[in-house]
Amino acid sequence: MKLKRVTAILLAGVMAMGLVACGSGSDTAADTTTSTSTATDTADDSESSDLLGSADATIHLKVGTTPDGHYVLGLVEMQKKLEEYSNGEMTLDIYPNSALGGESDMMDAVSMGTQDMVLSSTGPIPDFSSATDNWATLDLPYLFETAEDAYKVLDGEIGQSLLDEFQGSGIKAIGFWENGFRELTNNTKEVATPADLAGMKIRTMENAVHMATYTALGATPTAMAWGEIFSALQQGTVDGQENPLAIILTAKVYEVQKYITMIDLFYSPCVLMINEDIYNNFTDEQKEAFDKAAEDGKVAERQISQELASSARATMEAEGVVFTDVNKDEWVAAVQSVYDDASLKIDQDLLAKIKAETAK
Ligand code: EAX
Repeated sequence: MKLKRVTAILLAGVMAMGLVACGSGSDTAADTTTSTSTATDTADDSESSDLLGSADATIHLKVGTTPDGHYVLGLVEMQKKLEEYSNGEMTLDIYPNSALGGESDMMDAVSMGTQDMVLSSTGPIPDFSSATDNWATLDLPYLFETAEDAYKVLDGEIGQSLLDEFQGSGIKAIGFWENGFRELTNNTKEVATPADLAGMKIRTMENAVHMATYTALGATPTAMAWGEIFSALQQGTVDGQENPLAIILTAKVYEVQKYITMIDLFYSPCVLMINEDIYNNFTDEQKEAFDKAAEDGKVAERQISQELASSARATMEAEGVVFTDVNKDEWVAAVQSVYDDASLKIDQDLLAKIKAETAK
């Protein structure tokens, strides 16, 4: 698989135009077009793919995401594999840019069966249902030092038991993909220490642990869905926000944020989810094709995420963005109180298991 080349081609499309699925919600691909067509037309046929899957497929699974970028590129890979493994019977129709709503709205829609699939960060999961309380643990600051540590936990028994908690909720949680290590951006000043953050209004994901973390750091957190970020930054409702470099680059957050502080505050996973009834009604062959394609999509998406994470800084520095590296120990120390905050429903047993696994 020439992933690098596909990534470069698709990313060019993402950067140049933004990925917008212009469909009217139709379940057939034939009557809709997407803005990636120009980008993907330059790839040879075996590598090209649109956001809306093959018109010949009889099963079109509608999947939503929030920003453009690594999520979408991974889903495009999954779409291609799903068509291949199902001999053209199944495909994905990909709707990025919050076209189907914010992450928490999409999770609700998937659980109710009004949307087929979503690739969502773990941010809104703790609020989804009481059955997913201990997902708060996964969003603790500085829980994982490296992406490899995270993969070990998320791809192993611990991750599987978390995914299994969705059973009966209307959602079948398939696996963990990658959002990435989250960095801080703002348009006011260089932030190097938690003290520099004092009083700043920071947009966080809709996650109580994230909010408590920014409070512990001395900032004023405001939770909101991804789709509201740009107007909030523009109107000054918030001074800054945080996201992985991959998103800051591909969604062009850097165009409105001059400063990026490399705090690596949270390793943010994302979860591929499908409506439980849809999945359960697949034949065994369809399940196998779906599972294999999802695994391939995950592997590709993580690779794309890592490539972007390592190249994004130079790209944005060339555009004049000011990067600040920090003394991580100082930041780690400043957020320790979050681990003991009883109101956050951190599962201490789960936390101990995660620590034991990453220490191996
Ligand atoms: O899941 O909201 C966010 O900041 C997330 O990183 C984004 O929606 C991707």
